[in-house]
Amino acid sequence: MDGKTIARQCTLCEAHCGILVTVEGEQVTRIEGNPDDVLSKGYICPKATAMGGLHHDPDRLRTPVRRVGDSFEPIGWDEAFREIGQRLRAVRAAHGPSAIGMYMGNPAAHSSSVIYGVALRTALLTRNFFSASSIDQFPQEFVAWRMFGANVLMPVTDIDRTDRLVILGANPAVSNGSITTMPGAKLRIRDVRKRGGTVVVIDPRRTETARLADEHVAVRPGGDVYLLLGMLHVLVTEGLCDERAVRAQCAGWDELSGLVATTTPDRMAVHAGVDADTIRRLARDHAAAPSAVLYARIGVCLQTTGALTHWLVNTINAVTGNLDRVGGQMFATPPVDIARYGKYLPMGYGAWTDRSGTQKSFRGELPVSVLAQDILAEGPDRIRAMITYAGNPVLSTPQGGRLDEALESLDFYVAIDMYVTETTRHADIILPPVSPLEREDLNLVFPVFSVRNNVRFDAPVFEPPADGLEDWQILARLLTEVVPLPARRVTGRALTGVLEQLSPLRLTAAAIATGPYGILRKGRKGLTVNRIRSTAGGVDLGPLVPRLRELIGTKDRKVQLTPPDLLAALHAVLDEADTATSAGYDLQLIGRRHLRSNNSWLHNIPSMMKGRDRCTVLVHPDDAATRGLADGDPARVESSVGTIVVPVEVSDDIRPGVVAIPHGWGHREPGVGWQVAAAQPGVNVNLLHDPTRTDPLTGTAAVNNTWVRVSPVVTERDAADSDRIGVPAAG
Ligand SMILES: Nc1nc2c(c(=O)[nH]1)N[C@H]1C(S)=C(S)[C@@H](COP(=O)(O)OP(=O)(O)OC[C@H]3O[C@@H](n4cnc5c(=O)[nH]c(N)nc54)[C@H](O)[C@@H]3O)O[C@H]1N2
Ligand SMILES: Nc1nc2c(c(=O)[nH]1)N[C@H]1C(S)=C(S)[C@@H](COP(=O)(O)OP(=O)(O)OC[C@H]3O[C@@H](n4cnc5c(=O)[nH]c(N)nc54)[C@H](O)[C@@H]3O)O[C@H]1N2
Ligand code: SF4
Ligand SMILES: [Mo]
Repeated sequence: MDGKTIARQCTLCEAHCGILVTVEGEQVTRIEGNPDDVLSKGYICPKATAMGGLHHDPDRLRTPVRRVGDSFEPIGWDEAFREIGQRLRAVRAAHGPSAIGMYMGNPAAHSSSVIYGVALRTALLTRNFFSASSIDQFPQEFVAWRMFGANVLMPVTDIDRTDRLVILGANPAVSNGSITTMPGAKLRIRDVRKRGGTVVVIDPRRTETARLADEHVAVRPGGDVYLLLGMLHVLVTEGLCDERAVRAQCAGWDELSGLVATTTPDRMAVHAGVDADTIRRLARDHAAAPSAVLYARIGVCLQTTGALTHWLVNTINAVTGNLDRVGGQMFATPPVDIARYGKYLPMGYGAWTDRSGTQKSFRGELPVSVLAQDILAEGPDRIRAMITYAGNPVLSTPQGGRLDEALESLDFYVAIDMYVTETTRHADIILPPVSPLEREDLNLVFPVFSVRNNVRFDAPVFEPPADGLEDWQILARLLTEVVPLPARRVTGRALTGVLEQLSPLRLTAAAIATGPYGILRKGRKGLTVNRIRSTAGGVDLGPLVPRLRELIGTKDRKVQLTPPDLLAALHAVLDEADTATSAGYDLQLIGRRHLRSNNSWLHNIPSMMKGRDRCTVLVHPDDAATRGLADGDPARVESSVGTIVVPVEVSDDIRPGVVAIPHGWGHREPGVGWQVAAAQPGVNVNLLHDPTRTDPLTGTAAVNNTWVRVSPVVTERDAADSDRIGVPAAG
């Protein structure tokens, strides 16, 4: 494949932008945007070049490794699988299937190997399955299930055709959208305004997205639920709802009207941190626009009010007639119509709980906020062995320091990852997949959430090494090792032989053939993997079309405006609504993302680390002045569960009373195999977040709203002591 340019996608984030990768010999020499890509049309962000950086990173593991003392030594694949099989089967024989836990991280969803992640999880028969979903979109899935009857029916924001885009708790100019796949979000937002539409951003920080908008509303962290209730009051009492749409589509209107009768903007304003006139105007403008859409994401998801806020977002879109309508919230028609079958998938909500009995299972998972506890707490049913796949929960989940400790206490731990990270450093064996540029793929997840129907192919840039395995092959081998088999020596080999033939791409081909554009439906003109593979930038399958009536899975086939458990949670919130500070802590800590970071794992790529230190605490000038904090100086940030020291960045972009620190940093632990990252390690903000503060419906941790105090670092001991993993709070 020398001296060639190959079209594929950047698989680092959900946008999956089309890229053109030029290689000379074994070296990637250039990565640029693919103008022929049907979705991204040539757009890429600065992270795209990291696809080359990852491939060439000398720290990337290329063979399986086994822990010997404090370091790792290479071992062969067969030996690794044999040992893993023996150890995991021994744990299960002694303590039962749930003694083996599994965590699946975010990049799993970025390749079709995830099919085998789910297969392995099923074969384990464990109750202790966790994933990044419970520190991400769980509240949105829960609400989709309760309102539309299927968790996958998380609506897509029709950004390219709307007249009014209102963004809450998302920064797509940096993140490029999530659960609404919108590569080049910045350009799409600009286009809304160019065609005469309006963009509003509701966010405690004046973000990169807010700078592109007509208006920025600096809500109080966690205040959105009150803001939206105030808006609903205005919409209902001023007769601004689309009654025809409500009658045709929705159930629960009378109850909803009663509910918001008392949530006046004047009452809600103080809790929202937004004045009543603004709330009234936001409601009236939403109703008056020919089409309008509220789009909400991580900033409101990772909150104790995560599910409530997403419910109100969908509700406002629905009652203003903007659900399942061009320019509002819509549903895609992807080549494998997962959304159509979502209603048949049991959610098993509350089928079991975590060990403390506090958190409920949801679609076969427990929330990751209880993982450390379920490993550490004494008792017969604790987790004794772990499998992690494409995740770094020590940096990505609340009170990561406890998890750091918990992983060290396990009897056995196997990780599937290409790096020795803050998490995988505790593994007994690490199994690395080939680099993303060495695999061919066809992603079926993101077309479900894309702003336009499409399907695209990921061509391999390099041949995989002779002994390299893709994630799915590793997962299939693990599955063979854990699944109960008689006469394992013979049957194990036979099963491996069968699974090797069932590559995700083969399964995908079969699924596409039976899908809405497939040959079974469209005959010879139908979509096939070969046809998709032969295009320069994928196949455009047309604009989104209204189709909720066909997809909806609720009993009465109506959108449920007032699901009982959401109502109960709302009453609890309204009863305790107050804006007082939390015993000695006087600032609200939220998160932020940067264009050159991707969660925890691009800090080892030199081109991603240029520029000033990004792991800082953003503080408003007034808050800095009253606390004696100066720009660039180290500050001590304390919460009820942890303390870190981090440099101050003074900026009036942040709302007074709020501070922001990015997650995914903290690469300073001994044994971590990230040499570049270790030189600029930053600190792990998740040490400050309390795993017991969760969304009551889904257990999703509220890492976007933690009470902290910030003070200047006064002694050297302060600095030396408090920026390590797991240091408890001083007071
Ligand atoms: N405080 C705070 N915490 C947060 C968030 C926040 O906003 N604030 N955001 C949350 C969100 S939205 C998410 S999605 C999570 C992410 O949390 P995680 O999924 O736990 O962590 P990542 O940082 O994405 O780590 C991914 C790991 O997968 C490895 N990896 C990358 N590609 C592959 C691959 O193809 N195969 C395999 N086997 N491994 C691979 C990387 O080396 C890395 O170790 O973090 C969450 N945590
Ligand atoms: N460059 C880059 N891109 C990424 C990622 C990355 O790490 N880096 N991660 C990817 C992943 S896994 C995901 S899930 C997506 C996430 O995509 P986004 O949801 O767009 O991510 P964030 O940038 O965390 O945006 C959250 C916003 O919510 C605001 N916020 C915090 N608290 C509140 C609140 O109470 N109310 C309101 N209204 N706003 C609040 C924050 O200030 C922030 O601007 O991004 C993806 N894309
Ligand atoms: S936005 Fe950036 S990181 Fe995400 S897919 Fe596109 S180029 Fe890759
Ligand atoms: Mo995420």
